[in-house]
Amino acid sequence: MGIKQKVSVEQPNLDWKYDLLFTSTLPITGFDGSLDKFIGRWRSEANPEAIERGEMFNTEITAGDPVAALQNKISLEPGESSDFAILMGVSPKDEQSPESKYLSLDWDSLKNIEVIDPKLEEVKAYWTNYLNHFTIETPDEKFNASMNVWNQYQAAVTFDMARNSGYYHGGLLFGNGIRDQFQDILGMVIPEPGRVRARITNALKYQFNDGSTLHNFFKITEWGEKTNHSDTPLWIPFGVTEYLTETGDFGLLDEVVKFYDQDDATVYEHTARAIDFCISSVSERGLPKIMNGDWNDTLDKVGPRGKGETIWGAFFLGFVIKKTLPLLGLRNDQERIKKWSEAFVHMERVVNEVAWDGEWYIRAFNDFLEPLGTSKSEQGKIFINSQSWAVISGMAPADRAQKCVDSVKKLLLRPNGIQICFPSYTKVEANTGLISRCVPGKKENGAIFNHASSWFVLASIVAGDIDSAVNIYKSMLPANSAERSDIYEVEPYVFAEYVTSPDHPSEGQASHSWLTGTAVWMLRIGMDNIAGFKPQFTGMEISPVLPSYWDSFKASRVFRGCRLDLNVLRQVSGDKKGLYIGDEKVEQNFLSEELIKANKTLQLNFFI
Ligand code: IFM
Repeated sequence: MGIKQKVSVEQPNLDWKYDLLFTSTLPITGFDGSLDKFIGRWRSEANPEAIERGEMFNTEITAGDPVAALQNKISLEPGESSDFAILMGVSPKDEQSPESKYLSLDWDSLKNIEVIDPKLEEVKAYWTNYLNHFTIETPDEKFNASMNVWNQYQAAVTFDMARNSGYYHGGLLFGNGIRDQFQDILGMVIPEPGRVRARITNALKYQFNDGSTLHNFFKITEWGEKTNHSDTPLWIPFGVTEYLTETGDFGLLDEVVKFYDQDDATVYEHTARAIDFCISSVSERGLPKIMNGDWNDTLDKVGPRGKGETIWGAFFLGFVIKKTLPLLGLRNDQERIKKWSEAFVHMERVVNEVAWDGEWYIRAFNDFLEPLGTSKSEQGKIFINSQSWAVISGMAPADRAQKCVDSVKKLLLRPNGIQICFPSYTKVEANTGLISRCVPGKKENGAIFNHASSWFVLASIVAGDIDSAVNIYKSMLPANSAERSDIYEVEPYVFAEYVTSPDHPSEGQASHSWLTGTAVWMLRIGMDNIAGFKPQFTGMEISPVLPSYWDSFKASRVFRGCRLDLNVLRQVSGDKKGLYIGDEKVEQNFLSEELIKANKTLQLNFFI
C-alpha cells in the first residue's frame, strides 16, 4: 500500500525582505554565533564556557544551533553605575535602494542611551495602555494576576507568533492554521481592532470560491494545504462576528477580497459562503461529515471515505449559524436565512435522535456508521467536546445539558482541568486514527487539553453551574497547575496546551506552553462570561456571575471608546437584581450603542 505524499521538495525562491540587527550601545569586545562553542562541551546554559572564561570565541555559523551573544566590557568603581542597552530588531529592507539598508529605523542613532530611554518609555506606555483595556479585581489574587497581565500578554503573543516559534511547534512545517488565525484575534480585537481587521482580510485570501478553505498557509510563499478538516471554514464566521460585535465596523463586510482559486467577493460573501459550504457538506441524514478530522485533528481516520459524521461538528455548526444569522438579517438575505434556519432545526432534531447515548452525547460516527465515544466503547468512551458544545450551542435540551455537565464532572474532571477523552486509547484503532497511536494521557489521547477544557468552563457557566465553572477555571490557572513545579516543568504564568492526565505516569507534566488557543479562550471566558462583558452587534450585554465564595468583584473594560466600570455585588435584600447606572435600572442588562457612544465612562452596578 502506498503512502500518500503530502510534502513537496519545491523550495521558495524568495528573498526575506527584512534585516535583523543585534547590537549594544557599548563597544562590542566579543561575540558568538555558535551555541555549542559558547556553552562548551559537556556544559549547559547554567555554566557557559564563554562566560566562565570571560571571553567570547567570536564564532559565526552556517550550521548547528545558533546563539546571539555579545560581549561588552564595563569597569566600575564601588558605588558607580553605568547605563547601557542591548538592542535587537527587525526592519524591512528598502528594495528600491539596496544601499540605504534600513527603511524605518536609523540604527546608528538608536545606539545612544539618550535616544533609547524615551523609546523604552514608549514601549512601557504601549503595554500599560494595552493592559488597561481590561482590569479585574476579585478576591482571588492568582485569577487577577492572570487576567490583568499574563493572560492578556500571552494572547498578544499568540496573535503575533501564531504557532511559529519554539521547539514544540511545527510552524515552519505546518504554517499558520486558519483556525488559529480566527481564534487568536479574540484577545487583540479589544486593544488593536485595526490589526485584527487586516488579519481577517489577509486570512480570507486562503478561502476558496465555494466557501471551503485551506487548512493552513505559509506567509512568505502564500502556499498551503487543503486538508478537508470539516470545521476549518467555520472559524471564519466565528472570527468575523467577533470583530463586528467588538467594533461595530460593519464596513468590513463590504471590503472585497480575492479567493484562493478564482474570483473575488465581499467579506460578507466570504463569511456566508463558509457556512453555505459546511451546510452542504452533510451526510444523508443531515449531519456534518467529519472527513479528515474536525477540531480534534487526531480523529483523522473516522471519516475519510466521506460517510463519517461529527457530532461535535453539528453542535459547532449550529452555534456558528446562530452567531452569524443576525448578519443575514442586516443584508436582508432571505434565501440564506431560510436555508440556514432549516439546516439548524434539522440538525438539532437529528443530533438529538441519533447521538444521545443515555448519559452523554456520542462524539462521532465513522465511515461504517459505528459510534465513537459511547458507554459501549472500550476506550474513548466519553469525549469532552460533544458535551461542552451541546450545552454552548443550546442544542441540548435542559435535562440532557445537565447530564452532559454531570457526566463530564464524574468521568473527566481532574485536579487541574478536564481530560479531553476517557479512557485514553491503549489499542490502535485504524478507523479512528492518530489519537489511538498517541501515548495514553498525552496530547489529544486523554490529556488535560486546556483549550477544550476552557470550553467546558464556558459550558458550565451556560448551564448555570457557576461554582464548578470558576473552580475549574482556577484549577487551570498556570500558577495553580504549576504548584508542583518539578512535575509541571513549564512556565507558571502562561497556559500550556496540555497537562498529562492520570492516564500517563508523568501525571501533571505540562507541554506546549505560550502558543495555544487556550490563551484567548481563558481570557475571553474570564472577561465575557465571568466578568460578564458580552459584546453584541448593537451594544454590550452585561451578565456577570459570582461564585458563592466571592461576595463581590470590580472590573473595567473599554468598549467602542467608552470605559465601563462595573461593580458586581451580591444583593442583600433580594429585590435589586440586575444592572444599574447609579440607581437607574438598565432594561435587559443591555447598554445600547447610542448610550455607549454618548459617554466616555459609565459607572455600572450589577446585583446578583
Ligand atoms: O484543533 C487543534 C489545533 O488546531 C491545533 N492543535 C491541536 C488542536 C486539537 O487537535
